[in-house]
Amino acid sequence: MEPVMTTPDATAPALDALWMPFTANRQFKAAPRLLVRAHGMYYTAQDGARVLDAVAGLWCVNAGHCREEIAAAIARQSRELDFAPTFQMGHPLAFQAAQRVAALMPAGIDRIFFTNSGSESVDTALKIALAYHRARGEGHRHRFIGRERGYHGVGLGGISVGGIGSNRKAFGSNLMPGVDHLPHTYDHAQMAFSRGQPRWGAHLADVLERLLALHDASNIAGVIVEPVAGSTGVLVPPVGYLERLRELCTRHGLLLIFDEVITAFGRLGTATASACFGVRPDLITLAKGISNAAVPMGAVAVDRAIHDTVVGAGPDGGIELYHGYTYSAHPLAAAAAIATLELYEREQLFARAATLAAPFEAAVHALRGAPHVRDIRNIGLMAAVELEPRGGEAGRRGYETFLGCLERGVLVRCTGDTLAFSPPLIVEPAQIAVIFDTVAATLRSVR
Ligand code: PXG
Ligand code: PLP
Repeated sequence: MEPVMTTPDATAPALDALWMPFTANRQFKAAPRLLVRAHGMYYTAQDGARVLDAVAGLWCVNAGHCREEIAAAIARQSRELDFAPTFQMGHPLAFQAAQRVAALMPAGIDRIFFTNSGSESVDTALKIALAYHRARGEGHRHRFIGRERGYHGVGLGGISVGGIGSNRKAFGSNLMPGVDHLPHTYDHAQMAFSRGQPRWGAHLADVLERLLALHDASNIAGVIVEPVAGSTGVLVPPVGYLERLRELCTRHGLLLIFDEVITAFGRLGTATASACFGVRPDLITLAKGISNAAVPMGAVAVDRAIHDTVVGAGPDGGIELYHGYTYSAHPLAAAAAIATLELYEREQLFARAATLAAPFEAAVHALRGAPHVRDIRNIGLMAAVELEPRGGEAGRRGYETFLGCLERGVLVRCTGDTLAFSPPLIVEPAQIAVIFDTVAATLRSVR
């Protein structure tokens, strides 16, 4: 397939200094794809092409791009208070942002620790879990349980509990000790072309009981899972699976951490996946949609009792949790978050996503029977189309489909041979049709 959007012109930047994240650097720099502007549902590429954003950037721009209210709030804040420390000092927007985030979380999960990314949120949540057990005199609870195919960012804690081999293999001997992984919940034979939650698979949570027996529950701090695995191809939890995890964690004193970096802020038609599935974790990691990605921000929402235990155990006048980031609750991020959460509410965007979920599901499942399609999975406004890998060339077909869609003016995400879709919640039904018509046309032309 021909490279797209190459047009190196006088204004094109030199590409060599930037080491790009999660990118095939040599391949990209041989045929770069640059985006220069964005508005609403669209990007503008460097060659002027308009590109419909079917992934909300990287699952993060939930209110659509360059929203005026958010831009204005950031601009105002940058002139009023550019930075203020939040170590032993404070600024009002940090507290306001925390109140707003807390109001969207499940009842009682209303103590908010700010970070700057999902990766930092995950490492923060793991540390809070350890601190909590220690504060209760159960410092022996030090082990964590993640899950195969889990993505929890790229911190050393996050890749340790994460379940993506390629993210771990180069760092193997320095991962966190004391981590086990539950099996992932995907089974093609049992659940191909499921709409929403597959009915098969709740029993996979019972593997946790074997780990409890192996290590003894008294040595395990917590379990971390994405309620819906995003990065590894939209793996929707089987009916009853999250409930079973919750029940086992409660019975054995383990904390349950939901990594909602993708699923929170409307992706499933609700403020959180917890609300969508009716399962309440103890901690929730957040990022992405919290600030509409306009300024980087993440957070951990913590059960009040956990917060109170850690904070209550601190010495008088002493710091209770030795953890924090220079930019925790950065004023520009706090301003962006407040404006973003106001916008979600004013435009009722979570309810909008809930309404669009059915037509979105119908549109993506209409690709069943298109060339190369091996499976289709969806929930809320997230979906994956898994392609049959071309013999001997894993990932090629997915990548060429991604390029083909881009040439036709639609940005999708591909990981390996799986295409992912998570449009901004402002997407119009006609744009949903364009997205999947474009994928269908591209699949007809991809070898
Ligand atoms: N947890 C989850 C569940 C995530 O999806 C992170 C943590 C890490 O967040 P930061 O902000 O540190 O990147 C994520 C991020 C993709 C893709 O296309 C997904 C993510 C990031 C980039 C690409 O699958 N998720
Ligand atoms: N908060 C935000 C940010 C929302 O977007 C919505 C609905 O879209 C709500 C609250 C209200 O949810 P409900 O109408 O279910 O009470």
